[in-house]
Amino acid sequence: MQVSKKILQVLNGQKIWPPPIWLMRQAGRFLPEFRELRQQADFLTRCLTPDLAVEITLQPIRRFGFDAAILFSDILILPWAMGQNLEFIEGKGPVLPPIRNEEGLKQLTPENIQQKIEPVLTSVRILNKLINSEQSIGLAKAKSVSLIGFAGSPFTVACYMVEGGSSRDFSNVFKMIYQNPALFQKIIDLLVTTTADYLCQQIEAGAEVIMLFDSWAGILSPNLFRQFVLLPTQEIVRRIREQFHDFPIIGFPRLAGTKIFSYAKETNLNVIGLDQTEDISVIDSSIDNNIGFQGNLDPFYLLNGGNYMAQNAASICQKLRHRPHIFNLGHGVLPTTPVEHVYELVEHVRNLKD
Ligand code: 1CP
Repeated sequence: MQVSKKILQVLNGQKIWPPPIWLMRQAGRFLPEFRELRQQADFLTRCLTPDLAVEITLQPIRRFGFDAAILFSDILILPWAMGQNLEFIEGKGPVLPPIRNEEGLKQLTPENIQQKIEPVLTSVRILNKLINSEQSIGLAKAKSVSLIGFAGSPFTVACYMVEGGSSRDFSNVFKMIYQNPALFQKIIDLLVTTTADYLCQQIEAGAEVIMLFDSWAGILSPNLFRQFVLLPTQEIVRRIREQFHDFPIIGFPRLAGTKIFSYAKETNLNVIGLDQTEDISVIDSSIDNNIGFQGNLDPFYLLNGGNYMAQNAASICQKLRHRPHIFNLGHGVLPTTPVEHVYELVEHVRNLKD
């Protein structure tokens, strides 16, 4: 393992000043070169064509020299690989035929996952080779970039599978949880197994870090959070580390609020992602100092740029100096973010003085 990479060092428990940096949705619509490729192929084709996925993954690395490259894919590739049809519709987001009963669940074909995710694994293999070669990638120095593989956490992926897409209130998810809890649990159990397998395959193909995105973790009451977020996350972490001892894993329980305490304590993750609503000053003293933090800068500060962004970024870094820290946003880069602001942010974080 290349312990010279800063992100891997942080995941190993080290404190680095200034902290390494990457951004959620760093490969996305705010980049002109991404928008250009977007004209050529639809979203699924971009995810499933290794040449395109590799190119899109590397675009932000070339420009900004980030410390991590995150595989260009989506959390909904897993349900797609299980046979649930998936479309991304402009202005609407992902659309899937919703699973609302046993029949819907029975139609899934998890036995076909292996074959369907092959192009994604090919992308990971190519990316691992490129980032570990002797050649620099644009602004990034040779062998400085860590490759992040990822999946959605079972609860968040289940939300999309049951709703059939994004939702304002997740009423169908809660209806199933209360009216047919056995069915919802079956979906979660299936996702625990398939997600752990999928992540192990990404690691085998060359992912150096794993991140679990739990974008909707925060909508659950504490008891349901335990059942559908904590226990499944624990189990996925256990399964990964059973095969890959001590493997570095980041978890992102978005909007978890104070439930972040049990998440940090019980999931055995190396680094916890913080959305912008978490108050570092409040949570810092109650979470073990060996656990690293990532994130927290409001994506709207980046959208607006300037002093306000710079001050808030510096304040996060100062508050987290005493623990392992990876600089990031509290959620993804907003599509209308000016590219110049991203340069400013990276420059600012990299030049932080004592
Ligand atoms: O062409 C486009 O504009 C598509 C926009 C887009 C992109 C760039 C989508 C559609 N997915 C992605 C890539 C993506 N998605 C990555 C790749 C790497 C990177 O970060 O640069 C990752 C890690 C994801 C993860 C993802 N997809 C999450 C978890 C993180 C989050 O944003 O909360 C979720 C919830 C999705 C579902 C999804 N994918 C895309 C949309 C529009 C949505 C729905 C979002 C919603 O419900 O609000």
